[in-house]
Order: sequence, then structure tokens, then C-alpha cells
Amino acid sequence: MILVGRYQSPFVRRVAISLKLLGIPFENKSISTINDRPGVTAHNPLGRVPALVVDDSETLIESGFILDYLDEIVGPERALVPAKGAARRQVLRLVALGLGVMEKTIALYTEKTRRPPEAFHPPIFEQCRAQARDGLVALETLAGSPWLAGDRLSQADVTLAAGISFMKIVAPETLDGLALPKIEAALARAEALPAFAETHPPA
Ligand SMILES: N[C@@H](CCC(=O)N[C@@H](CS)C(=O)NCC(=O)O)C(=O)O
Repeated sequence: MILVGRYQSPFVRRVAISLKLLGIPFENKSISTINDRPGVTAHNPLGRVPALVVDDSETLIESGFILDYLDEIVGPERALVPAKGAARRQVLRLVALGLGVMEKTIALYTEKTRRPPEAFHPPIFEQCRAQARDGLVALETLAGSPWLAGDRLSQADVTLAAGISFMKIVAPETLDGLALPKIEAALARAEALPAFAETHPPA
């Protein structure tokens, strides 16, 4: 399999971490949506990463759908999202919050780096920042221990680790004044694992 996209993207990184955690061999085609748009559109007409080339005839897009496929390959015992019931809904709730935080962090990054100064609109920036912070507070409230969903590492830990690492690089001030002990503990535990350490984006 070939994972298209750079680990600087938290969406790409959550797929890379999952592939490694699940022991699925892959190559990383580390190309950027900014510097190599034709290279990316060759795999995804939307020009977005990640894409996962499964074989000569099939490429998957959308990180959530790619992760669903990986869980299907490894089966319910090893899947990072439980197959059914309350455990599944709890992990999906945490993942949804983590993804929301990730999306708002990307919006902050775009506002900071892509918009000309005269087009910067503080109310939108502040709203994205507040949404990211509120998402983190909600996650902290719902979080279990030692992992976010309780006893077992799940896709919630993977997604939040990818999102928070990205936030610490591009918009660290989002975290100012927040007390997130359960999240920070799960994150430290995760980042010590090879699947996380080996995919850490350069600062
Ligand atoms: N919902 C998509 C989001 C992917 C996404 O937004 N990727 C960013 C990189 S972090 C991207 O490719 N942006 C380029 C663009 O949208 O033009 C997913 O989960 O795969």
C-alpha cells in the first residue's frame, strides 16, 4: 500500500500511525498539496491528502474511510474502533471531537499563513480558536484513563495525538490556560510508542 501525503498533515498522520499500530506494511509518498498539486490530484481529484493506494485498481480517499478499511482488514479484535455498541459510540464521539479540533486548527493555520493581512478577519479567527478550545475541554471531560476511551488504545488516541501535535506546531497559543491532565497523560503514553514517534512531523 502507498500512503500519499506528508506527516505534517494530521489527517495523513492519523492514517500512518494506524497503519503502523496495526502492523500493515506501507510506503509513504510524501508529497504536498501546495507544492505538488498534480501529484496529489493523480490520486485524489479533490487535491487533498491522505489517499491510500491499495493496489493498481483501487485508491481510497478520506481519512475516516481509509481507517474504516484498515479496521476491516485486521478484524474486530484488533480494530481501533470497536465494532458495535456503546464502546463504538464512545470512541466515535471522542474521534468526532478530535477531528473537529483538528479541522479548527487547520482553519487557524490557514488564517495565519495564507490570508493577506488586509483580509484577516479577527472574529473568524477567534471563533475557530474558541471552537478548538471548547472541543478540547469537552474531550477532557469525556476522557477515560489511561487511554481516552479507557483500558485500550483506540482511534480516539490516534486522532487526538495527531491533532494536538499539529496544534503545538502551528497554533500553540490555542492551548494557553487550558488544564487537560487526562488528555496530556494519554498523549504522553501514545507519543512514547514507535508508531507515534516514527511519524512525528518536523517542527
Ligand atoms: N476530511 C478530509 C480532510 C483532509 C484534508 O483537509 N487534508 C488537507 C491536508 S491537512 C488537504 O489536503 N488540504 C488541501 C486542500 O484541501 O486543498 C480527510 O479526513 O481526509
